[in-house]
Amino acid sequence: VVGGFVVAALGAAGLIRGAVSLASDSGTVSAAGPIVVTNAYVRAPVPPTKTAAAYFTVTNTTGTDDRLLGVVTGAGATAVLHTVAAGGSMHAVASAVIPAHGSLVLSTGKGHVMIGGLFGTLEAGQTVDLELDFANAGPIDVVAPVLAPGSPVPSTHSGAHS
Ligand SMILES: [Cu+2]
Repeated sequence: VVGGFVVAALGAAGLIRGAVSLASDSGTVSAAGPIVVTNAYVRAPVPPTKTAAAYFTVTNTTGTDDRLLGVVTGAGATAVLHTVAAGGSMHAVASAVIPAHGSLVLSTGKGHVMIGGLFGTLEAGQTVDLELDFANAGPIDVVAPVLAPGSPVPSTHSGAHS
């Protein structure tokens, strides 16, 4: 049913790690480039659930639309973008547009990247590496902290670009 969205796992190659110990710096990772990613986190699943949802906000600082084409993570076998329609139903989509000078918000009730076939346990205090692939901006690496079920989400303050 879900076609098109890039599904890949690089865990074996060691290029992208899955769940690793939390280092000094975590949370929202953003580059000072044309695409800025903020408020990234992964919600730890409640066992025996084998999927986890990743959330983040993508801000496009350029005057040209960009498109999120896929997500790669070492944390699980699959990563599928889900968006929520106006009526509340969730849909897997092949890609998502980030409008010029606009943003794509994946947050509770708005959508997420569903990581399936988790390779290991995800617990609060770990981080998950995500590679977001954009049509124009190319790949952007994000380090998303794992949050315990039910714990508060990161600040939604988005700085100067919204
Ligand atoms: Cu979903």
